[in-house]
Amino acid sequence: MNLASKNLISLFEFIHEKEKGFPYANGELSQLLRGISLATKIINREVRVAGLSNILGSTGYYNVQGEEVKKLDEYANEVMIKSLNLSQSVALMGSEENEEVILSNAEAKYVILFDPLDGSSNIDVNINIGTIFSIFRKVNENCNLEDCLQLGLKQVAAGYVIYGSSTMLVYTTGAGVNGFTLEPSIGEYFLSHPDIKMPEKSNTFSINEGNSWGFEENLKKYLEYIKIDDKATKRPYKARYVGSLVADFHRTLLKGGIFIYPASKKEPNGKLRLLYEANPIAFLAEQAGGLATDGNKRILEKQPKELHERTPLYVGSKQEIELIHKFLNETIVLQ
Ligand code: P6P
Repeated sequence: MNLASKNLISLFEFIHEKEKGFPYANGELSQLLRGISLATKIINREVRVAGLSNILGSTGYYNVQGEEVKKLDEYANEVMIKSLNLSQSVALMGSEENEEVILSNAEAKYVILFDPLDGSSNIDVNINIGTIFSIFRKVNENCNLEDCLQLGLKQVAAGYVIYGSSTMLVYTTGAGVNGFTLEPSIGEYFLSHPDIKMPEKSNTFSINEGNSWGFEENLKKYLEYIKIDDKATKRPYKARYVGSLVADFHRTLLKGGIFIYPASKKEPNGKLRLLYEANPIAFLAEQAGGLATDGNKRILEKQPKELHERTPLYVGSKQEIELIHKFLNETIVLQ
């Protein structure tokens, strides 16, 4: 492809243009996004050759979540922390891989929560993985954990990088969702998916039904309903489940449908983390015209109580979320 023949807009030209009218714009947010961009390019390089370098497999120890830490998890976490420290643009960081928050530049006005490499159980089998981030303005001059425990509604920016068949950065600052594809030979992200809108309805559902023994009855009724053969209502739905949040959400964002990681007998509060998985995903979903709840309330209105707390997550097309809530709130009769 002759890049010169296309009017390519780089991530930084885009940020510069978009943030001109952004309140409090003094380049710090741009600097922060630049730090994320650099870190994810470095992570991308390692992901792409993971099979050749000694970075596959496990470190042999377990993180605060009790989950096995893969070598690439640890590498991605170190790269994110170093790049954000170098950017001097965050006062505080919260990472899935670190039990406590990490102080950075006390003068900076933003705090960031991130999952450095989500889906790591898929790394060794070459399935899409991703980096997820959520950014807030700090509320305390001497910022502390409380600055990370803000309502999702207060997010200044959020996004993810998906290391898939191509590497894409998708983010929002509250003025819509835009996607940028990495041109690896140049090492730059270019605008490839401007103003992403999630289809209002789509008959694709994404859930790990291996856990269905522990699902609540109303969810089981919904799952029965969408499998009934009824062409008029485009049933049965199609099942798609990668087992990597970023991959399952990216498909839902672009094609519509519903992704569900519910509470169950096995995981009473769900599995996904509120601060650095559900909140950024919910911000993106709503900015693209979709919805995101925990089965009862809007994800963005949940008051976090601790850094690594979990939440059930129902996210996707507006009409699909509204439909499942009719079942969860028992206001629908099986047809
Ligand atoms: P399960 C990956 O480990 C992850 O945290 C998310 O990326 C993904 O959506 C979920 O867990 C998959 O969990 O229980 O279906 O393997």
